[in-house]
Amino acid sequence: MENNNEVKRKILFSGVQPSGNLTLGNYIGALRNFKLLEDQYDCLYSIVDLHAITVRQDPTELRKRCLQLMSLFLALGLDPEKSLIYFQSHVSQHCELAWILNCFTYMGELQRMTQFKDKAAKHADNINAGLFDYPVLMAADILLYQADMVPVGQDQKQHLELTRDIAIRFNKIYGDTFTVPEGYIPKVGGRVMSLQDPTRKMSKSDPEDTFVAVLDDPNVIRKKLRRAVTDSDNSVFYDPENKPGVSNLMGILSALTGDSMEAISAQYDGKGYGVFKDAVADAVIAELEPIQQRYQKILGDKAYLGEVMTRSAERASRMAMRTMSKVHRKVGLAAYKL
Ligand code: ATP
Ligand code: LTN
Repeated sequence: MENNNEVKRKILFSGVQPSGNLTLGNYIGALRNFKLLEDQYDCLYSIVDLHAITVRQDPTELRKRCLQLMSLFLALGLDPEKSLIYFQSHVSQHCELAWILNCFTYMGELQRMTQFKDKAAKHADNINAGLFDYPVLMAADILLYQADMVPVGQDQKQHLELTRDIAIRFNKIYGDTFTVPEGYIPKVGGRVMSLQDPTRKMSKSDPEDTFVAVLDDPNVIRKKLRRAVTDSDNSVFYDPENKPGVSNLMGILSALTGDSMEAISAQYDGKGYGVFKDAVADAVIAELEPIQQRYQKILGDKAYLGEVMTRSAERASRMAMRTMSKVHRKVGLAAYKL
């Protein structure tokens, strides 16, 4: 990162909320790509704790989960020499830019966001301004670093579109200021569905048996996948509309093994769902077990975690300062020194 002798590489930003146990959906939709893309981009991976408090969190739990998520990022094999791994709240410019971008975002745009509508319905007793403004903070996360690429799951597509609209709008008014980012959304696995209701997205805030957690014990993973809702016709072929349960499991298997839906169908059709589900479990366990082993080691090493988070936040902050001084100048805020 910041190596001036080399050709300037493109920048990648992504964030994950420390709002619960990470699921297989988070992993296949986003986290797995963090590692895959690490060599092609200068990457910033942020634990977006300020986003997480748009929903009420227990402070002790939240603090614990933040460190757990940081350990998990490192357990994925991300290299903190190459990539910055840090807490959003440690780089104050995220909020500063969010405020300015608020003044370039319309109420109507935010009212249309489906995540806001979903979360408002889910937390009807706490529809706070932060929840409404959540997408603007996300836009600030991305635009602050002039990110070119943003790996996310399908559910974040709308937020990413808004980010692009805000950047384009700002650039039109003030001249070229922000890089307009592209999303990296996997074709297979961009939307992993609930194991109990495969018409809904797998979500970490739903009941335990609806998702596989990245840190679930292998026995638990197998049990949950064996109990996944399917249908009764005992045939393995891809048809998300009529066979959402089987198609979801096929998507998981395909994302992890790289096998096409046709190949999976040819291999497992007619063998019974038990055999097929076990094959999915084998692939998931093979993928997650090594991560789980590394995770335990890293979580115990507080000195290492502390060093990575501080150093990354300092470097991120230096990058953020460059964008902020440009933005201040463009908008017409007074210079700090005359
Ligand atoms: P919550 O359920 O608490 O709202 P979340 O899991 O939707 O949280 P994040 O933790 O911020 O939200 O998501 C991290 C990444 O995982 C995002 O890029 C998101 O798009 C992706 N993701 C979340 N759920 C899925 C899913 N079911 N399938 C694929 N990708 C997903
Ligand atoms: N909104 C995302 C998390 C998130 C994010 C970001 C993702 C916050 N800031 C910036 C990519 C880039 C979510 O709910 N999954």
